[in-house]
Formats: sequence, structure tokens, C-alpha cells
Amino acid sequence: MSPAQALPEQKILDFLKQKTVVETSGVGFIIGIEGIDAAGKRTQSSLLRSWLIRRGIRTEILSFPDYTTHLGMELKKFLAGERDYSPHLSHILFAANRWEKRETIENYLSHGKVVIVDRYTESNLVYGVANGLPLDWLVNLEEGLPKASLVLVLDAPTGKLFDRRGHLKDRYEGDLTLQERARKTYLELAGRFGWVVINADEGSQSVQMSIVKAVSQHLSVKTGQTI
Ligand code: ATM
Ligand code: MG
Repeated sequence: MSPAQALPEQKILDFLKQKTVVETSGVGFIIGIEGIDAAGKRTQSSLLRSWLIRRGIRTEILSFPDYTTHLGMELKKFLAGERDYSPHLSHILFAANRWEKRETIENYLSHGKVVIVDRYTESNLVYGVANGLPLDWLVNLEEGLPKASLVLVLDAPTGKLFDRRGHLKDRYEGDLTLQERARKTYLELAGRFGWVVINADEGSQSVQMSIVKAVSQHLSVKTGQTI
């Protein structure tokens, strides 16, 4: 069944559960899951991983910032307000944190795996621009890292998501105007760079359906198979 086809509601669940084995050997690529705080990136990344694995597609999942590395631990302190770095320096650190994982990512890709990343390069472009930094300077920091071939931006009204997070907010999560600028920048850059905007102001199953449709289309292009 073509995922692009409009599906009756009752078929959605079946479609999500459907098992189809897809041959993707040698077709490693990155899917970036993006969006402002509390948009559902972690939940949707893990649902997508299960969906791909059920289809026999070898899939890895990574998340940035990766707080387990040296620089990641420093970023954790920065976000907790225990370190003060200028916008330039903090965004260099966010990018350098990806450079720490470059070999891991390249290794996955060379084994033909699909790599889902919960925030990647695009987060630094968006939050960097939202913090007043030039886009071309931010792009240069990422030059030489593997690029995402599909970027999905989970989008929902900032205020709603801000409330969803509750009261335990870090330096960025607690800054509503930063999140608003980030949402606006995500939408602007999506138009410019061809990122796919997903309406995330819905139940997680509907959001998953939209994501699966976009990923199926991308997989069809990559593998020449209809999923
Ligand atoms: P997480 O909450 O997803 O761990 O990310 C922490 C913050 O880091 C996030 N802010 N909010 N809300 C976005 C920001 N960030 C960057 O500015 N650049 C990056 O490259 C990454 C990966 C995250
Ligand atoms: Mg956060």
C-alpha cells in the first residue's frame, strides 16, 4: 500500500503495525528529528525506530547533545546554569559534541544502517540563529560531519509545549522567547532547506503516522521499493 494514499482512520493502526521486510543494505542514511523543547522528539524517535526495525531495517538511534562525552558533560553544566559561555562558544561546543561522535555515525552509515538522531546539526543552526549568530558561521562548524538526508521538524504552538514541560526547565527550556524564536527559525529554515514540517499538535499516533509517511516516501526514493 502506498503510504502517500489517504488512509481511512481504522486502517492507520494496521498500517503502523504492518510488517514488510525492506532491503536497505548499503543505503545508510541519517534521519534528523527536530523541533523545539517538548515537541515529542524522543517518543517519536523511538516509535520510528521500532517501525523501521519491524520492517527489517537496521536502525540506530542517537541523541544530541550527547551528555555522556567530555564536552557533553560541560554542555549539561552550561544548560543547568553552572557555566557561562558566550553564544559563540556554547554553539561551538554543541557542534564539537557531534564531532566527538563522528566516527560512530560514519561507522553506522558504512554498515548500511539508518541512523535516527534526536536533534542534530539543524538544532545548532536554529538555536544559534535564535541566539543571534550568523547562519553561515554555524554551517561552517558542521562542515565535514555526515549530513541528515531527511529532516523532520515536529511543530506545535510554543506556549502549549512550554506548559507541557512543567516546571523543571533548563537555561533554554525556561526561556519562552528563545523557544518562540526557535520555532519561527525552524519554519523559516525548513522552507529554505527542504526540511519536512510535521504537525505535532496531535496525539502521538497521528504524529507517528505523519512521520512514517514521510519516511516511507524517503525510503522509496532511496531503495526503489514501495513500502
Ligand atoms: P535537549 O533538551 O534536547 O537535550 O537539548 C538541550 C538544548 O540544546 C536544546 N534547547 N532547548 N530547548 C537545544 C540546544 N541545542 C543547540 O543549541 N545546538 C545543538 O546542536 C543541539 C544538539 C542542541
Ligand atoms: Mg531539553
